Amino acid sequence: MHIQKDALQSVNTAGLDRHEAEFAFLADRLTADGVDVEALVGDLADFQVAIPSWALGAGGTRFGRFSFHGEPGSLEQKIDDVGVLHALTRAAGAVSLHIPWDTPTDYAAVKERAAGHGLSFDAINSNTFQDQAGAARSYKHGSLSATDEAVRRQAIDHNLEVIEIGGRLGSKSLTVWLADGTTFPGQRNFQRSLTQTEDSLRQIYAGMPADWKLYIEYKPYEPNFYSTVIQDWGTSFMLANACGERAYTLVDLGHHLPNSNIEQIVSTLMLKGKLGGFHFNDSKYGDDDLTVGSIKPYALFLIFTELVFGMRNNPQNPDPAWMIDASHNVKDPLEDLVQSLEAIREAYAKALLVDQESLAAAQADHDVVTCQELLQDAYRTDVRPLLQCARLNRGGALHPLRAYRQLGVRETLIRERGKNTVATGL
Ligand SMILES: [Mn+2]
Repeated sequence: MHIQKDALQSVNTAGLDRHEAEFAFLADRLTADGVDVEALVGDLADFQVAIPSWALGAGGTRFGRFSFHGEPGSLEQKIDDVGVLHALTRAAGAVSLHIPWDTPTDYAAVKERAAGHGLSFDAINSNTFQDQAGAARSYKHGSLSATDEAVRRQAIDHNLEVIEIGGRLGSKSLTVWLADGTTFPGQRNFQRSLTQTEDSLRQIYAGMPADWKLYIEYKPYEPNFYSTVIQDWGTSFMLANACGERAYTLVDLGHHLPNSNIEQIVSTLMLKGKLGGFHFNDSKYGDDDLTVGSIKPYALFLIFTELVFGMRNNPQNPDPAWMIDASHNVKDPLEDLVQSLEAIREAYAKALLVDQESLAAAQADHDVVTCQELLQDAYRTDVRPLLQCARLNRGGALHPLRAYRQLGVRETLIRERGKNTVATGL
């Protein structure tokens, strides 16, 4: 389905007066504080986040999966869903595919469909954490780190095939996340596993076109519960350095042990020019993949403050590839993604409001109280009128969630696709 412009405009009309009053009030205040409001709104509108194809269906846990009606049953329908999100939010201008779940059959048709929604293809994801039908070897005991050379070969070849598929769609980067690790002490030799992983990644890197980037994701535990081969940012950073200058670390917010200082990790990686990709989600306990900003919005703001500092001060770091990596078992996946997109832009807007000059001065004076006040003043600002303005300027919805419901998007999808469709993926 496509969101019709006229329909969206008529839904927007209802709240327009109130929005304009709220925007004028905030813009006056910010302008008096020396903020260039127009530039700020432009930065917000430009901030685009990729939607992973696997977030469009209801997720599941190891205990069960409860389907959400009208889920996309094909790659084309997944692209349509991201198109709906982008039409409403104007913040989801890219899609991130997963192979083999999303292997296209008709490349030209898939590209045309994405272009029709104004979408590009961002980082493509390989999968060596599941056995695929008909595969000669099993990843039960590892993939890129496997003891058996034939298993490693199969996993490397899969990644090379993913690069080839991504290349045909216009993708320019590969994200590798490994489930490799052990569940019991003594199960494998740490040094051999790491050496073999490095060797495998170097072979994948060597097979990438010259304008591609490799993102190496890390995660401390799960599905293995004693050790993970790429357990933390340091291991990822070391492997990226071993591969070459177009290999980078990818930070996934949920892939840290409780209370990790993620903003400091982000800061260090950007200083070293090695923050390549970023996956948004939120968590209470572990890799919970909850809606962005639903649990720890202040931590998200602090992370964004470091991202903004890095984007302004670290030309050695490329623009990170932004992606939402969340899944939900109880919400409408599209509504969940709208909430995540809103939380991301909200945190970004607040981070842009941090008065960096005054902060540097307060830091130099060891005025700890003022340092905290400067951060919290930005955090406490209700930036929603700015986000609304950024969306309206690009033809999006004033209130994306409200519009989604008023336009009856889910009902239309159910009518078009049927009730009991199940999205491919987890
Ligand atoms: Mn991730």
